Amino acid sequence: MSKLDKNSGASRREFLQAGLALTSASLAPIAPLSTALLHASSQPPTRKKPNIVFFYTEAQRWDALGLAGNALLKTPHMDRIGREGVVFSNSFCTNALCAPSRAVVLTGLYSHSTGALDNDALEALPADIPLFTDLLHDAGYQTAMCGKAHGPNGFKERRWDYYFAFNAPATNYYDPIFHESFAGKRGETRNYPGAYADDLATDRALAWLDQKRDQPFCLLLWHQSPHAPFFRAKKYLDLYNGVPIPTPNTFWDYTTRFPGKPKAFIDAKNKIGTMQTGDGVRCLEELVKDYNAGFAGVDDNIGRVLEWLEKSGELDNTIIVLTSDHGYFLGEWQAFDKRFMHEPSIHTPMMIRYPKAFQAGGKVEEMVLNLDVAPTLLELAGVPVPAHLQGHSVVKLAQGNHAGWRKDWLYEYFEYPRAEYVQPHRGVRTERYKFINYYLEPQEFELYDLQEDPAELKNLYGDPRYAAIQKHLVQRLEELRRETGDDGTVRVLDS
Ligand SMILES: [Ca+2]
Repeated sequence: MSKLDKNSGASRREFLQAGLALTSASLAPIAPLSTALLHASSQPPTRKKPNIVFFYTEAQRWDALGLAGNALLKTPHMDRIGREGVVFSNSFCTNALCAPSRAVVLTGLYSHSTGALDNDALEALPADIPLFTDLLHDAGYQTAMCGKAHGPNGFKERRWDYYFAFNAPATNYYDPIFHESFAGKRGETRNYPGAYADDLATDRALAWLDQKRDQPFCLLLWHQSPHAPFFRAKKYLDLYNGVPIPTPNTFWDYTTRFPGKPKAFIDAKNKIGTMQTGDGVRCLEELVKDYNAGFAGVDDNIGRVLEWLEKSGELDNTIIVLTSDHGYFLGEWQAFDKRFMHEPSIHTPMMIRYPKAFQAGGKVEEMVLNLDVAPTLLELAGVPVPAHLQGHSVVKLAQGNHAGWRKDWLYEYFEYPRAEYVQPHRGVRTERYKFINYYLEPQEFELYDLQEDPAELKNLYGDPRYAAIQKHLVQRLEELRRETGDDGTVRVLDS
């Protein structure tokens, strides 16, 4: 199996071109930015289209949510989105790492299809790959990115009417540095002493919303908390003081060498209290409390935007989406962070509030992916969905039509070794099973029956009772790779 072959990416281009050819009637080629902006000014007003607000949280696992029954964390504003909208209880990311996941959600394409494989993907995405926000912009939307962009070139070169963001895992929490631009015209890149980064990003988003406009808007408000180094909003500096934090059942598994886990999992340097870098965490209690306190601050800022939507009369004409770039280990197997394909790392919240399409209180149990956000928002906005996208709109699914929905999907992770030595792997998750292949030699495998073992405690790989299932999942992994144009050569950005 090849590892990090830095090939030209010809296969990716051929794959995309095949998809784009199918949609040439509905999707104009992406023009250079300057041309696009000229076109945008001549777009007719499309006032009847819905607005979009996309809250993309940082590392929010599915249960870091009041609505999910979290005993510690209160998230009244996030809960409101779910209560008044549709909640997807099985939402996953296809590559549990910041920059690649952000590229997936914006493009509707797998990491292997864009070249944005890992956090080292700093160059701009190839210009022939549109972001869904580019397509909305071309359809007459005003678009804004506020907060933590963290993707190839911070997506700075794309079609934003307003950009106030930073391209890093986290900016300084209390002396943040933001890059600002207005309709492609560069503004300042500077620090804001004393401002709390997420509050400032929200302030700027609200100021942008306040501007008079005839077009519908699409606001991406992507908060950074609780990314390491976990600085809290000041009002929460003593939140959870004195509250006991339970220890996960697998926390002490290291004393018995993590039964059933492969060497690739055991040797990863993602264990609490052992990594002496800026992203390292020192103890379980501190991690869990800081992680949750971060979302308390994010929830307040989401509440400010919901209040603006309500007061402006735009609430019910706005599609509100909340999901996260990936989940997070909170001490399971003593781990923190993400990257691996285990549930704490890949399972995210997903909810959409848009009463014109979805009844309040909707629940969807089918598996949805970060790949699905782009086609979903395009469909709801009445903008043609390019055929090359690898996700699927969840609109019909959320309206009760489950026919033909995916029963399994491909996971991929590439960044290695970096600080944590999490080996590259791929896998398949079905509604019941999970198969993981660490594909560097010597290869290793994990297989779980999530119905019998939702905590992924018993690795069934090689168990004769599961031979037929194992064979099927190995086959599906190769089929899913073929279907998504993954020819086995890991590519890098070639633009
Ligand atoms: Ca992240």
